[in-house]
Amino acid sequence: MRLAPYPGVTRRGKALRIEDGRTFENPVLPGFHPDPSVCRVGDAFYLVTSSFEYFPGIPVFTSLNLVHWAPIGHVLDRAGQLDLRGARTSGGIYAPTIRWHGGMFFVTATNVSAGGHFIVHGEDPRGPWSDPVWVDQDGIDPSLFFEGDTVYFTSNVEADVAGPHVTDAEFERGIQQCLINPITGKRLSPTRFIWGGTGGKFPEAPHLYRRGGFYYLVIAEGGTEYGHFGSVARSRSPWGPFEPSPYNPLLSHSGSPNPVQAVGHADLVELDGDEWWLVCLGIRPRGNWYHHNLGRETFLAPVTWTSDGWPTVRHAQVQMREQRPRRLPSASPLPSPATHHEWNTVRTPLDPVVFSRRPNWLSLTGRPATLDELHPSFLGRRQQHSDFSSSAGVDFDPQEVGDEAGLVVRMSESHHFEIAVVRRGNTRVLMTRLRVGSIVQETVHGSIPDGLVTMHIDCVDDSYTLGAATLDGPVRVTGDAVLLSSEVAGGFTGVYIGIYCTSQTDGRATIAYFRDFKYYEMPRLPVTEEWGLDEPERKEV
Ligand code: 6LW
Repeated sequence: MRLAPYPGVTRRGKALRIEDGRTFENPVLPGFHPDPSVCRVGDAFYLVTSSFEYFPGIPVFTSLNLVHWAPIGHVLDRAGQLDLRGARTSGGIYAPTIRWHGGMFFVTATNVSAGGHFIVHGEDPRGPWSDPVWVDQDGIDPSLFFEGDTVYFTSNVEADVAGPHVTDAEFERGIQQCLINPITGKRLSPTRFIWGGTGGKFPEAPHLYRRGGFYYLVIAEGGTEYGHFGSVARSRSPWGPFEPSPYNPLLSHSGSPNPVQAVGHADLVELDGDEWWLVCLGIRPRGNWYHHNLGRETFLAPVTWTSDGWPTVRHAQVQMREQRPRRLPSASPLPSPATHHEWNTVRTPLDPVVFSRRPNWLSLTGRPATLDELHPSFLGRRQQHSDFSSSAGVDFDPQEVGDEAGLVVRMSESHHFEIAVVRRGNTRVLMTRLRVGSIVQETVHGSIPDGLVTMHIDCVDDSYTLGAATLDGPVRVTGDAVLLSSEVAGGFTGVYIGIYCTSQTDGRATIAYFRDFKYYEMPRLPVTEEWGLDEPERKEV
């Protein structure tokens, strides 16, 4: 087989899965996991990503080798920490940073829909995390840098939203900073503008590090789309003046044939022996006219320091296949992933989600809000592979028109495909709906037998198929994957596969029961998510 110029990728763009112990395959967190931030505590690494309007917020992962990441919980898992009521599409939680200092973990992020920047802390990254304290500084993408007892709070700022705290006369779009008490969120100094970047639009995602006698400020520029890139500057003081690296951009795939595009938003981590790595976001576009459905994913790349003290990405670009980190604790066992941490509601749940009134089933109580609205009764997990198969058994007895329950592949309120059990007259029938912006194709198919209905949603070769059996025979409805892609739907998130239940009659408890949910990559590899066979963990949210 002839390989494309990028190791690990065939000409058709499919990854070759080879675990040879010396190399690893990117992305290290496939599917919608943008704006990664990483910290090290002893032998372990911890990583967080943005979660936008999904609940719980800010997933936390751990790893002992930077390559295999196990989900261990969420930073914001209580409604009291995370107000997403009414959060717009791609609103909510932006760009967290995780740091560890003095025996305590700190995460800072922005709720762009309610409250702005906040900081939470906790001794155990699995939780519980504290309630948020709010930080009175404008912009997005906050970061923390600890130096002794001094804590720097760094964020981006846009000129047009610059607030009253900015003291510099020459204030402009770029990176700003203050000193902070990370427990109270109180600013301990005025906010000062520190760097404007190298000229790309939207200087953002600042992270500050110290190496030798320099402070290094790594940022993202160019906007998070195809022009995204990373740059770095350094100074003898955390306040600047910052001198841009002569090797900038730190990271850029713009215009390159690399299958990973739009790289940026990097966070660096130091291993022993001055070995450094970065995590960053990137996308894997498909087709001649680029599109991607998996959102922005998390990639891992080695950092090399030049002899004159600048960080660069070894091989200049993020590779699909890369040598593994060298200076890691010897053969420690990987942490085992916690179960059910993949599951999200969209926005803070207004009703309790129940695992389950019946043993081995999950039940959803129907809400009047449809999938087009902000608060549907929905539970989903990320699409993490371009080709996958998913299925679930649905037990639902719709009472009237407007009651529906089934499977959905969802990018946003305005872009989703679903298959559901509905009622027409005296019979239960199968319905499919493809919603793409203002265009809706709804089809009512044949009657379905009594009892459990097994439904599936698959994606193969950029086409989603919704399917189930009716008394008239099997139904298969296809919709082009491009129609749910970021390029068509817009937004900062990626596609979810989920279950949902709608009931137009408010106040009447219409409950749908689901079981045996399966999701696996195609061609079939080991099942990556499955429940229903054993009693699932009970979860109150
Ligand atoms: C994030 C910004 C960005 O806050 O997109 O990629 C925004 N960069 O840094 C949302 O993820």
